[in-house]
Amino acid sequence: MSDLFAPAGPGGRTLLGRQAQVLLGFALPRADCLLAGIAQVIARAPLRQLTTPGGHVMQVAMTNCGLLGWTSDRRGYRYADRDPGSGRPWPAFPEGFLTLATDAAAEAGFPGYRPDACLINRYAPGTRLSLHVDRDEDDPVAPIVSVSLGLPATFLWGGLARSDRTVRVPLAHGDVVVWGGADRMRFHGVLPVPPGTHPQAGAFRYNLTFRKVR
Ligand code: MD6
Ligand code: FE
Repeated sequence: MSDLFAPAGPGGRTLLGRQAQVLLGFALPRADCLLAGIAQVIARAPLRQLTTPGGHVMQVAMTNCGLLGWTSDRRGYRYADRDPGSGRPWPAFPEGFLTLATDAAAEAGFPGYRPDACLINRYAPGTRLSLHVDRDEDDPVAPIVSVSLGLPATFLWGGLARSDRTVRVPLAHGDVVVWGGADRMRFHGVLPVPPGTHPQAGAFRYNLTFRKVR
């Protein structure tokens, strides 16, 4: 893809498109705080493997925090203001979540970002996320801020059509991907997470994706 630039060093960025970039190590100074927040959310809204409308059980375990949470079952994908597992509202953003999201968005050229949802994904080794577009949000151009924590993984970054070629983007603990605008509807996925253990996160990769849904 002609708009993929060579990765920079830590503190640098990888441009994935006109309005998409990886901020290398951006969340590193805040990683312990973010992992503590994830543990708090999981204690109140347990991770679970959701069923797709087609009846498949997703490999990635998910939960949410914020006003709205992404969920899936046989009836479809949607955002809900309550955890379907407990009937209770999703936990609020833990300390440090909102500032990380707004700071990263601003750094990537999206000032004034106000996300109302944060999906928490947990990948065990071998777990993958197939190629998809996030299109359940009302706002089709507001950025998504995606924070990688724990085990490294390879992100697949495609185009606006499923058949477009993909590039492989390595994502490590503390990397933040931001994309919006013209790049917001591009296909993407995660290759199977290689085995390993991470000093702060154990045998898992965690991903936070902040979204502006409404
Ligand atoms: C992940 N992320 O990195 C999966 N979607 O674990 C996503 O599917 C994703 O990182 C939209 C925007 C950013 C993302
Ligand atoms: Fe996605």
